[in-house]
Amino acid sequence: MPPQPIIIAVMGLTGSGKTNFINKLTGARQDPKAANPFRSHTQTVMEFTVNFEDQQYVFVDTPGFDNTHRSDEDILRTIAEWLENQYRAGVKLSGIIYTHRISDSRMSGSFGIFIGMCGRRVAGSVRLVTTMWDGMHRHGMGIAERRVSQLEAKLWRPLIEAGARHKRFEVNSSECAWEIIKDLRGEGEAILLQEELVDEDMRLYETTACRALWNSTHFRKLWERKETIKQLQEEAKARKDPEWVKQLEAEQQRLEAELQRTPGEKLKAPLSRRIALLFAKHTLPDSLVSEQFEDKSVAETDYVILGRKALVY
Ligand SMILES: Nc1nc2c(ncn2[C@@H]2O[C@H](COP(=O)(O)OP(=O)(O)OP(=O)(O)O)[C@@H](O)[C@H]2O)c(=O)[nH]1
Ligand SMILES: [Mg+2]
Repeated sequence: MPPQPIIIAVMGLTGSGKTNFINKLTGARQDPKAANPFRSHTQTVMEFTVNFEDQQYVFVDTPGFDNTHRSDEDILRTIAEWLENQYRAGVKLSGIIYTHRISDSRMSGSFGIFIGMCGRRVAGSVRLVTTMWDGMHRHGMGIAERRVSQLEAKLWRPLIEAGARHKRFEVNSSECAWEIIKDLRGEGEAILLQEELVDEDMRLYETTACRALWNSTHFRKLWERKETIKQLQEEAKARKDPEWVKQLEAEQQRLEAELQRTPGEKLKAPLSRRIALLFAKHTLPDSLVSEQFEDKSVAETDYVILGRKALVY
């Protein structure tokens, strides 16, 4: 009997290099550069089959989070549907790749969604792949190295401690891509989202990944409202309108309280602990990762845990 195909899914932010990475693995000629570089490209889950050294591989391209055409919720639903169908058909993933552009200082709440999708148990099959190294100028290398250190030491640390590995896609080549995935040869196992949807018969909105997504969205909206109020306050002061200033102050305090309202009051907890909490259990009873949107660099304050109340949003 021929060996089972090895299935590897590639996920990550839009433009982070998922399709390009798969193209290098399959030798496909499709050049994503042909697409508008400022627009999201892949819109559906696509499977690419290739035979290599008597082994069949299926690489699964997914639409990226932070998509220019669709919401993260829509993206999650698309990927979840594919994952659920595969698991029901007895197909399991041998590997999960998460691509991240090293040239990108932007971080996104979508990493929380990714963690929520995978869960702790399959972390050994996760490869955090930094892309675009070949496009870095020499003077940018120092910044890139600092970013890697921060990611490995903070945001990615719990995933790495659970077994995931960071790999650099240093050369935009087929050899480099195969080197990264070469040890992903396990039989495959269900990821958390599949277990939740199929074994635990959850609806998508009840899953860990979806809760991470909603917390992230809720937090972003609160933060945007806070920024708007700040601008209005300046206008109210310039117009010397004390009544308006007072109203805005009250609204600002209300928003501050809502931003801080977390069951465990974990907002100020160190980042590594906050992410580590995600791994405390397979499902997250009342705390999830979200993003603090005022600071786009990888910093100790990037991710915060919001409570279950945020789900009421
Ligand atoms: N030089 C270089 N270019 C890359 C690398 N990774 C991706 N690119 C380019 O970056 C652009 C975006 O890459 P894609 O592979 O389309 O990104 P994606 O993650 O599939 O994006 P979506 O489909 O929108 O989710 C393309 O022009 C790629 O050719 C890399 O490691 N090196
Ligand atoms: Mg793509």
